[in-house]
Amino acid sequence: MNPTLYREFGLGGIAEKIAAGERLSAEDGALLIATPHLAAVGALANEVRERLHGDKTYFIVNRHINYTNICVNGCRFCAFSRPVGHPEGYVLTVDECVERAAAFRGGRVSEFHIVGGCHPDLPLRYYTDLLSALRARFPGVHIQAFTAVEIAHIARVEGITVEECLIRLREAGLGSLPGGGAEVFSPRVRAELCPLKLPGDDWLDVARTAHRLGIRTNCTLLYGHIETPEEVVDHLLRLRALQDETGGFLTFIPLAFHPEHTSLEGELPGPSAWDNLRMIAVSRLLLDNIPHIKVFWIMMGLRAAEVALSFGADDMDGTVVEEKITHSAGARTPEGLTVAQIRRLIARAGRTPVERDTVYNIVHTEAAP
Ligand code: V47
Ligand code: SF4
Repeated sequence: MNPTLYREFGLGGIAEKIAAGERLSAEDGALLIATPHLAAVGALANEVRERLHGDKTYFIVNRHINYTNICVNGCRFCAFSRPVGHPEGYVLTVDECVERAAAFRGGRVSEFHIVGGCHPDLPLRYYTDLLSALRARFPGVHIQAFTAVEIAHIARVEGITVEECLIRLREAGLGSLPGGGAEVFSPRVRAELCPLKLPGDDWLDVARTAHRLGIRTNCTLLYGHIETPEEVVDHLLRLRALQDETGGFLTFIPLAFHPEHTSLEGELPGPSAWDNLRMIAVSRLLLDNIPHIKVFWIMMGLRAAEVALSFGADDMDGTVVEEKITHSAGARTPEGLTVAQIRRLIARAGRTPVERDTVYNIVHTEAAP
């Protein structure tokens, strides 16, 4: 975009910082959220995205497994969880999880993505048995499992420290942690929407401990509900500060709130297409030290995900196959895509599809249809 246009839009200072590779401030973040010139924000984010990754767009052949929906937290934005004793509550046995893992399409997979509710009394043994069984059956597949919230919960139920818990899980086969449970760190938002959930500071501490042990993690922000622009900027800058300290975050994923079937349905509409693109762009611009911004097409929708690839996102997650959390909350997207579909989608958006593994090594095998 022509530099004079950025100046006319009141974004000249930010554009100069971006061109010089300088860090943006909280005030810059607030301005990027407030400006009506979304195309200019997107163009700036695209500049950074292309500087980092050219026109590559990463994707992974993965499979999501949700081992239980029973959860003691009862977050107001969640349509997936059920309280203890609810007739729709389930816990998959280790064998059932392995069966689901084995049922992937295309004959190969490079990652299992495993998350669930905070079950009140599953022992550490359940989680280590699950990891060991998957590792034994699929030795080459990376296991990305259990959000920081689940890790803190498992440690508490078992009566051990988070560090001990992570070490035991890693010994059993854990590769990395997904980024869920961060929501919005603001205590106001947590008190309103998820008062029983691990506080934001503690979420960051679990990530810090994982990174110290050499376990990489992802990070997220759940947006499109009651959060303010200041709370969004604060959340992103706290992630950026931890990344300065540890370098352990692989990727950031903005998660678009879906209200259907949650206790907020009818009260909150969820984010607009505009909000979705803005969140991708603002996170690319503020998180200058996190290498990848992932668009989770399941939550954002396929059309918006295509556009997001020119608004700062360089990764499109994934084949997924079976997704419960967003689909419980009314998502209209498919539950999974084939490799051929995801490649086509990325190419249609004018980008080059690159199949990766969890830690962004390029997978050199030829794509299966
Ligand atoms: O922590 C719950 C969110 C997260 C809703 O690390 C909802 O690569 C929208 O973290 N509408 C779990 N979001 C999923 C998650 C994730 C997903 C994809 C990739 C990765 C990664 C992580 O889903 C929860 C919560 O923030 N969530 N309910 C809802 N109604
Ligand atoms: Fe439980 Fe996670 Fe749902 Fe919250 S978002 S109720 S912690 S499953």
